Amino acid sequence: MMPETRLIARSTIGWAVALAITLTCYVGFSTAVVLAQTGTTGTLRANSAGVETRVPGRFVDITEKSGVNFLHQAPHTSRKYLIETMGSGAALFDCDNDGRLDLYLVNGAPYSDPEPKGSIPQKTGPQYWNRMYHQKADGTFEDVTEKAGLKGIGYGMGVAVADYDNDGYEDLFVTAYGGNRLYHNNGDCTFTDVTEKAGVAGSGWSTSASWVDLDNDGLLDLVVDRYVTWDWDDVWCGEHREGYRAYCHPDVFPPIPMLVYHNDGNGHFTEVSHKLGLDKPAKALGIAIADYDRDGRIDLFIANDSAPEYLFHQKPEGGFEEVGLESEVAVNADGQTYAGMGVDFADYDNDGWPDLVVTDLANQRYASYRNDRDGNFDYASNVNGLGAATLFHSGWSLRFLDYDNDGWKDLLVAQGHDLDTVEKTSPNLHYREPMLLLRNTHGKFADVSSISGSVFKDAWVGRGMAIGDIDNDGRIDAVVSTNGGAAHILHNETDTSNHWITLHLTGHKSNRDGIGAVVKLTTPQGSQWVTATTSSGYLSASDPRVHFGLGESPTADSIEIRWPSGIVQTLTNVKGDRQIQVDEPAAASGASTASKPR
Ligand SMILES: [Ca+2]
Ligand SMILES: [Ca+2]
Ligand SMILES: [Ca+2]
Ligand SMILES: [Ca+2]
Repeated sequence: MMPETRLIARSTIGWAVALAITLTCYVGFSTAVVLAQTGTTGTLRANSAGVETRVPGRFVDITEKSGVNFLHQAPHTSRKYLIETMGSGAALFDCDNDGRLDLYLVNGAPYSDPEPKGSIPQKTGPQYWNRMYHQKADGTFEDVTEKAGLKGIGYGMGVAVADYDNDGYEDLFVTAYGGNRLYHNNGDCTFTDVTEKAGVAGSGWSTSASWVDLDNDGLLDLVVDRYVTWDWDDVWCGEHREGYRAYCHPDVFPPIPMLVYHNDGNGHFTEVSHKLGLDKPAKALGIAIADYDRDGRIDLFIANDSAPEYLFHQKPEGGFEEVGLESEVAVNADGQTYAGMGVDFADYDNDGWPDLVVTDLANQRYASYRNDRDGNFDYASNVNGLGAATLFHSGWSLRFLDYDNDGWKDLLVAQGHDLDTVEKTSPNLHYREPMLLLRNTHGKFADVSSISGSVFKDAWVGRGMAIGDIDNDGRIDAVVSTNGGAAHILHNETDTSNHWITLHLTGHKSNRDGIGAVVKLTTPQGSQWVTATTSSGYLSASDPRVHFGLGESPTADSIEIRWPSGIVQTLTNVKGDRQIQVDEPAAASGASTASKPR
């Protein structure tokens, strides 16, 4: 505990000095932008530390000029089949190692009204295909779906990305209702369907999935959420009058365990959910990973819909125990469950301990839990600004991202209610909602959506979202999928002189993607921690690279990488405003500058 305590004290002092310097220019700048964009008096809010919290972002919808013309297909039947409102995922990853992120979008499929029990929808035409878009050198995208072999099957849901066989190329796992697919990357952004050999087809209704090395053997395992036990049940929910039939509450359907696959290392996986204690019946929509108690073993958080949330703590002897209730993350501050959908598991207050944020439906504040550093969490939405900002919103995918590179992780959320009838019964709630951008200052969140560009006025049925630096300019961009609508590429054009650094981790003893590595970066303003992962959010997979905002520091004093293997690597005096390649050393290193620009 001692080193952390000293660090916190030092970072606080550092911040006070830094803020004294930056405050004047930020306040002037913010006022001007607020007045220009809203035409109102531009009320500026300060948090308890007296710090300006409404620094605007700027996200621009560049979909039209990007060449991406994806349209998600979701039937809207009179039976109100639940699956047709749950949306689909997006993935940002570099499929051909040319240094530019490529994009995968998952799609639905047609079915009849009514649809017979036991049936699996089929993709009957190109409009139902999942789509692979390759980013060209000029920053636009080309549709390479057919060549890539990634049309997909069934009613698609989520996507998880990682290099599961450590050959240097990112592979793709795609979930669906009625069976999942594993696509092995041939090395050139073409893929081979290896599902049968791998034994990971699964069954039922799979949603989000996560690649994570559960037993630290250097091979990524695969955890697959499943939502509910469901089979085209013709159940009437909502009011019994014309136009008021609604999608059913998940209480109507029984829970179902997750699927957990151990990577055997020979292209085959073994289902181990029972063996590892991960087979507790769930209503799982989201998954995020972090070693929340810093014992060197990765842990899992599962976002359950309208049921207690699950925190699976990994035990010293291997296997997991579900500790959501005793760790105080199962319910909200009033002891109530909520409609957990998306989740991120990251250290938002820069104290070195991973915290949690979970999205849910309107009339339920988004849940956040601050890590108490003793294995427990405190419900934080009532004190960190998140609750007040989200009471009337319905959120799905979300990710922490430092959009203004000031060293504090902000939140971007895809939003929209699950009920397309909600406005008939609750006129203050909306099926279509704009995105939400929350700026973080010292662990307090302020809603800056209204001053961060017109995209935050566009109402969508938001569902999936992946983040990543699409144009490699050091500002994190995003891709959002909508239910039954277009996907949107949001280019981050935030006006900032803050510095940044992006790390491309390559594990050698650890899994090649470095998933699960904990990276601590220190500048004179303090330290920040990031767990390397492609999962979190809802149904989606984000840029595997690790990004930090450096604030006004052009250089990181030190970067410490705690690899899943246990090897700790330290880089010192690392120049920012660039990407660097970091290879896992054969053994723990002393301080070095052995990183090279990419
Ligand atoms: Ca690429
Ligand atoms: Ca742990
Ligand atoms: Ca920030
Ligand atoms: Ca960017």
